[in-house]
Amino acid sequence: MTNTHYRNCNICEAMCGLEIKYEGNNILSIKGDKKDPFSRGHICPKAVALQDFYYDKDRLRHPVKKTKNGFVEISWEEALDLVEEKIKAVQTKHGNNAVATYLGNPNVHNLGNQLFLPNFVRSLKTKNRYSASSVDQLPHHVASKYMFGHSLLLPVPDIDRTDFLLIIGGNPLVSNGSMMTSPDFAKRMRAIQERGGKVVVVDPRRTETAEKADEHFFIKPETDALLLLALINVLFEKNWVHLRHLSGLVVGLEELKENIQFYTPEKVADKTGIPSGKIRVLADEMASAERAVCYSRMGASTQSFGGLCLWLTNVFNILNGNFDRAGGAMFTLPAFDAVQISSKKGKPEKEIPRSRVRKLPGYYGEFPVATLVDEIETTGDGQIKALITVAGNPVLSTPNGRRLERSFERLDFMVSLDIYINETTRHADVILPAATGLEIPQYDVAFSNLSIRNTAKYSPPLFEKEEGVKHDWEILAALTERISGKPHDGSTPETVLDFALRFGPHGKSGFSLKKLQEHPHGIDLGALTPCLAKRLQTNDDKIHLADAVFLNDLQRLKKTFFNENSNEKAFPFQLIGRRVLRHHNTWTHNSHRLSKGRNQCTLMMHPMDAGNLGIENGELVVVKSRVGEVQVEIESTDKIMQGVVSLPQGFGSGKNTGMTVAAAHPGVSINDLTDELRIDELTGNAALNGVGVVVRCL
Ligand SMILES: Nc1nc2c(c(=O)[nH]1)N[C@H]1C(S)=C(S)[C@@H](COP(=O)(O)OP(=O)(O)OC[C@H]3O[C@@H](n4cnc5c(=O)[nH]c(N)nc54)[C@H](O)[C@@H]3O)O[C@H]1N2
Ligand SMILES: Nc1nc2c(c(=O)[nH]1)N[C@H]1C(S)=C(S)[C@@H](COP(=O)(O)OP(=O)(O)OC[C@H]3O[C@@H](n4cnc5c(=O)[nH]c(N)nc54)[C@H](O)[C@@H]3O)O[C@H]1N2
Ligand code: SF4
Ligand SMILES: [Mo]
Repeated sequence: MTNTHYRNCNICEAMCGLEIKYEGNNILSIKGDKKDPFSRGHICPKAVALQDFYYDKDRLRHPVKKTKNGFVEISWEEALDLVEEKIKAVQTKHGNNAVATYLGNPNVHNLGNQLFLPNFVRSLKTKNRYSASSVDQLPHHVASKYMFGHSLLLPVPDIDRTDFLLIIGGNPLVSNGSMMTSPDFAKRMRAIQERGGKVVVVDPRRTETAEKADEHFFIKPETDALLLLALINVLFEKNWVHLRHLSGLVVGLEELKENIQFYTPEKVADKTGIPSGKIRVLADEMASAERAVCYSRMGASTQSFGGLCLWLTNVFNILNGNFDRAGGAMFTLPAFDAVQISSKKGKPEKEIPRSRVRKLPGYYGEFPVATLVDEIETTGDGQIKALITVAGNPVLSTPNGRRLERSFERLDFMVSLDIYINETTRHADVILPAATGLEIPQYDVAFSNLSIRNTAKYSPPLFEKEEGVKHDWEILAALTERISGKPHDGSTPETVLDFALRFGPHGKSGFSLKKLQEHPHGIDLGALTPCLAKRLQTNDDKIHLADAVFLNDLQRLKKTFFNENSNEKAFPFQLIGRRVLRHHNTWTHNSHRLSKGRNQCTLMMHPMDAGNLGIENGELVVVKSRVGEVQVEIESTDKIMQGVVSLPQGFGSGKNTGMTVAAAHPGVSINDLTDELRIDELTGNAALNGVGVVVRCL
């Protein structure tokens, strides 16, 4: 008999609703759920591949232990005993900080992991906590922490009601949106244009999104903070600052004005590559649009001035009168409100901790992953001796991943919770296999907090978990019990979710797990509404426009662009990253459906640059940075600016792993070139874009 199952796709941030037809354990079709009020039937090719991960014969289905003869299957009891024994031995011999954790991206897409990781990490009592956040969106959190008092109080562009969308360093037509959950972005973007609005993209590459936008500005990598400063400057100069309902809430306006007046459009034009007249017109258009919003993403956050970029994006939206207001940048009021649950309002500010070796800042309860390798390699009190990775592949996803990979040899013990043997997990002594995609219960705690509408949806597991695997949360609960010595309290993702929904902001209107179960297509809770005054988490209930951390960092920006002669000639090109539609980061490459077809892992280079170097389209070249080199095929295209080259992220998996399909199309890892020493000094986030490289013929 054919059955129908409804759930959200949990691969990327878009939360698309799926309609899955199946018979027994056989999937017959995976389509967009037209009755999902939020995604309205939209999906991308990755959703269909959920079945490939479920059926994948290369996926781990038993715990494995490393031996001289490779990995061998062991029982869960033996695996958990071994992990407990080894972790405790390291703690006893070297102290709690000798055990480190690295949490990868899929944790944020999995209800059980979201709810059970915090306790597990706490049970380890270690300061050495790392995650993919510091190769991603950490600057967003740092900006929110200083401006609004909570790192999870994150503004989202209200794209369904805006008349002007400025996108800086994001490519939502391919990524399907990030820090902005907006399924079917293409349709929503077209709607802006159809109602007479305008979309402008600022990117060193004419991206898929830029092609469909009304205007595109090429910008030199890492100069976005200068552009934003100039835009804000024009608002002051022309008296276009309108705080509207926030005027009583904002502090630091005068200080801000004083500190940024240096950065006029004329001063930044050469540096950014955008003519001053164009910057002035952009400011004018955004100031005069009825509703306008600036949205900045990966290109703005994973660069040397990520913290400044995200701060200035918020400042621009606030001063332009488009903050906490329809059509501008707004805040969600999710049914499961992580801000409310983790509020520290009224408590004294804690000093920002510094990492042991490089003294990098620790935000958000963790240190930057760019320094994980230093903490493993550098001897002394607090040196990392054991590593626990949960749904992460830092060898391919963090800067100079190969150095990190080599450092694993020095560990006394490594354990990974994962679904594959890959570049990272192949170094683990024990791998604990987790259930995936179609086997898990899902409610998007993180992305319901970043949605362009307030929505709520619960997806039950489609299939019982495969024999031999456990849910991540079950593994985490078992490990927490063993490490802490306290028995598990019997809670499950569902019981915790139900509790949070009942006591959340919509609890009074009868919100509960049961209510969600009665609505398998999800519940639309309406458009975002102004709510910042109520949700602010600063101790003085104000929005801080000019915190000293940002003003101080302006000095670093000025020094970089106006005081020092750059002599970057040793590395004449700036390398940036990109995403491809048919893969998600490093882990979807074992799906034949997603990996087949033309080579997607090419180095884009402007035809003039290629011509000057005597390189032909399709030729194999060597790309070399301070830390490493790769060989890759050239894609000669005028979609990239001169002096800049682009390589996709996420490739390079396959060889010497359990991923046999991926091994047939490995590509190269961009993080064999990115540099762990290049960071945004303010936030500690990795500067993955703008890496200096040389390109030469083979
Ligand atoms: N140069 C460069 N580097 C980048 C980026 C870039 O743009 N450029 N992007 C960065 C960004 S935004 C991110 S988010 C990071 C991602 O960095 P990571 O999170 O480290 O990498 P992923 O590829 O997401 O790895 C996910 C891992 O989880 C496993 N996995 C998948 N599903 C499950 C599950 O349900 N349970 C468990 N236990 N394991 C699972 C996979 O097998 C894989 O090992 O990469 C970053 N790195
Ligand atoms: N298909 C697909 N979708 C995904 C993912 C995936 O791997 N594949 N990953 C998911 C994840 S984990 C994330 S975090 C999101 C990311 O979502 P996005 O941020 O939308 O995705 P990216 O493609 O990384 O976009 C970064 C853009 O910044 C540009 N850029 C690089 N350097 C600079 C710079 O200095 N200034 C400016 N202005 N632009 C610059 C790049 O050319 C690129 O177009 O995507 C998510 N969705
Ligand atoms: S856009 Fe993202 S959430 Fe939607 S189907 Fe594709 S991978 Fe899944
Ligand atoms: Mo990400």
